[in-house]
Amino acid sequence: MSSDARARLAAPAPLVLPRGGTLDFTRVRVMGVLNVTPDSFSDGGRYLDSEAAVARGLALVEAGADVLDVGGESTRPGSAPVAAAEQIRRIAPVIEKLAVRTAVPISIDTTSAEVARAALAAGGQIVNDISAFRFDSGMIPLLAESGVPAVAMHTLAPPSTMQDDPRYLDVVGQVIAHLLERVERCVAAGVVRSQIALDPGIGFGKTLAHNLALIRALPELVALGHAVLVGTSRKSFLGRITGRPVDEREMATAGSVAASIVLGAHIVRVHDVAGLRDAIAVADAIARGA
Ligand code: PMM
Repeated sequence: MSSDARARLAAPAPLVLPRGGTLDFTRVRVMGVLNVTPDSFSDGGRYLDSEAAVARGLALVEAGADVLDVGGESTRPGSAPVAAAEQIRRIAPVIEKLAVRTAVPISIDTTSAEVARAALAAGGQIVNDISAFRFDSGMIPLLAESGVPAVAMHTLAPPSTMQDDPRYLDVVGQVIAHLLERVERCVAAGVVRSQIALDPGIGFGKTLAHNLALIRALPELVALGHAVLVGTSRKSFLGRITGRPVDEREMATAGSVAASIVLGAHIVRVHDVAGLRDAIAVADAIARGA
């Protein structure tokens, strides 16, 4: 077996959750997306009302989600930041209600330490930061102090400008170097290394060619030994390939999710957990054994 293949098969350490329990990687884990926003690119406006958002979250759990990723700020290309107070107003009641109705851990999709802190107090257990803890200098201290698992995602720039002509000399090398630099910064501040999951940030300051190169190179990212999360669900690169609008990208999503799992992803972030369940199960059986 090649060393690449071996690295792919050795599961990273489980993420240790603050309310007890762990998220292990004996099989691929499914993160279900719950955007409580008026303007996210694929599901914006659908779950703004907190009861509707809770019902959607419970439906994702029923469908097999292993994590619920709750966000109150759209990160679609060109989107503007949302004030922390408004994000908290959107997500805190949803997390509070979900945390008492399901044991599935809730992650908070934010770059704001204030929002992350409020989400953890409401019952959230994981921080998912698309800036890899760069946009708010309070984020790494919060991770060190709370000990919660966190996702460090690569983005070239804030969403408002990230798709303005993104360029790299070596996209795979630069993304990996950047994520490693963020890990070292976290560890130096007291964050436990194995609590940090890495994400190449598909669609965040990347062209179609960049996205494809990063997915193809997932074994290199996986070889670093961290849990690796990949989010391709409904993204525009799938529309570029297939010509499909955002509401007709489920099969394209299935293709990209299956490829990511076979290439070693440990967590896949998707909107339609029920619809992708079989594709994920088959890809995971091929990658890790039934
Ligand atoms: N993509 C979006 C938002 N948050 N977080 C991580 N870790 N990885 C992603 O790829 C990612 C993310 C944008 O998608 P959405 O608007 O459908 O939530």
